[in-house]
Amino acid sequence: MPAPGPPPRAPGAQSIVTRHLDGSVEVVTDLDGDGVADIVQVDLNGDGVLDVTYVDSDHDGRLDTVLRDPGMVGTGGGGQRRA
Ligand SMILES: [Ca+2]
Ligand SMILES: [Ca+2]
Repeated sequence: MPAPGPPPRAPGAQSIVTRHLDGSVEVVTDLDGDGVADIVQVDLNGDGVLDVTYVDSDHDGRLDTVLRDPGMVGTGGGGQRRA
């Protein structure tokens, strides 16, 4: 099952890819296998590039951070660089 921009693989990590009728693709990843999603990535137009990433940064089970730079999660930094 091909997944656009797969998140980093970790022991127990599970990704669920959902393709919606409007062409968008949603990738939900549970990094630690506790059954609660830690990262949700959405490809809004189905072009294979993830457009929005939601992250549960404090692991309270709620997605609290929104990243709109594709590839920031799992690739070590996207387009932003810090001096
Ligand atoms: Ca989890
Ligand atoms: Ca896209």
